[in-house]
Amino acid sequence: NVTQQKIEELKGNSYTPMSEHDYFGVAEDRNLIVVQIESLQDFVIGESIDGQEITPNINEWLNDSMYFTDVYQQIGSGNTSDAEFLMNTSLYPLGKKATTDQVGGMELPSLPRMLDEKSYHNVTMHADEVEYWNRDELYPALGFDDYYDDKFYGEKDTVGFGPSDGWFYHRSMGAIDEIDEEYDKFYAHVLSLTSHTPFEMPADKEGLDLPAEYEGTLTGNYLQSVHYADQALGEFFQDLKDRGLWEESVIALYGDHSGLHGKLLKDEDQDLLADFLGERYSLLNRFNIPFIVGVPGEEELTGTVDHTGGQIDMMPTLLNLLGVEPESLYFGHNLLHYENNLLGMRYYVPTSSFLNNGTFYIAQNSRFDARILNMQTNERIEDTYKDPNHAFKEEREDILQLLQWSDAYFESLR
Ligand code: GP9
Repeated sequence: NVTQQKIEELKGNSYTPMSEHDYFGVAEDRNLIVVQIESLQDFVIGESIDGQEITPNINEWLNDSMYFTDVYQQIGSGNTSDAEFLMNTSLYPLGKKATTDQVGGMELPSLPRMLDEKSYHNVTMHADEVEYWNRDELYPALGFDDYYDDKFYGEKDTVGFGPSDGWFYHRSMGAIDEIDEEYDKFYAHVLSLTSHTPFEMPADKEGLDLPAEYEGTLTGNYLQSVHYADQALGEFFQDLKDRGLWEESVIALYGDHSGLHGKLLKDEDQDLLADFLGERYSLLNRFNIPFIVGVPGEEELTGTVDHTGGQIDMMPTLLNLLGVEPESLYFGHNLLHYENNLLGMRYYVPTSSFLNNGTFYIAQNSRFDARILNMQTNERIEDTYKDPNHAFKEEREDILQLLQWSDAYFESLR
């Protein structure tokens, strides 16, 4: 008996149908190109080191797009593939298991299926083997018409897992060109790969001249690989412009999950990151990913949006712009409309951890102490969180309810 209204009310909003939201359908009938960048975290956006921008192409794009600064990853143990699932369903991933292990034979209500109703051709592109993360089961479950995998991209210019982003975008552009010729409009989910851990790049792809203390560190390698990912993306964007596709499309970008975490992150990295950021590298920095949406020609849709959001909110936000009201349940919401948000987290922090507009509450388990971060200052809030009646009790119960509804809905689709 869950309704969209109940979901929104639990987050503290009074629900209105999407067709009544501002900007509904402003990008109706445009192509949709969504780029998921491997390991891209928000803290590098707009930043420089020794006068060199880490992501100059993304930074330039921010002048003509909406930059959602306060968006967080919500993946479970399915990592990159959970990010794909979140983007295309606006449902919570399962957490302890990769969601893609559970979707075989399912027909999920999804972005490709909703766009199919509007005569879009829906494709997904990634240079790795399609069997990795069971994507050969995920993509039919999501209703994509076609996928492009390692068989299409080959092994040219391999870095780490597969061909470089430069080659990947070049080949993808060729495919997109053909799709554009054949179909009225399309949705392409484009998943980069080069900036994957451990971020070791060949010398010809290390474009930053880093200070000596960064050389050979995880942090230094990360900055180099993200800089390369941005360079390859810039070439892709230029290609889209040269072919006249840019103005006919909505272009979105987000990071799938953090790159700097876990055992590879040494004390020296914490020091370098604190120096780079001017503050302690915290869980907020780790989970904060960029979400950027461009609707070329719509000057009103530019600038910074600081509504708190997550990967679960990306699909509804884009559907609003495209003028598509979902007919099935979704657990995120249109970030341009609602001000309140309550975002569940699982797996990377204990279940029942959550983010809302002011707070990142991390529940306690054997690995984590309970702690609370102030979203504005990135500082820990000293509170009575060990008291069972602490100030965040209600939100924790609400988040467990949302996760339970999402899981039950997912099961009901079998
Ligand atoms: C694998 C690639 C990376 O195909 O998408 O996945 P990850 O290890 O980041 O989950």
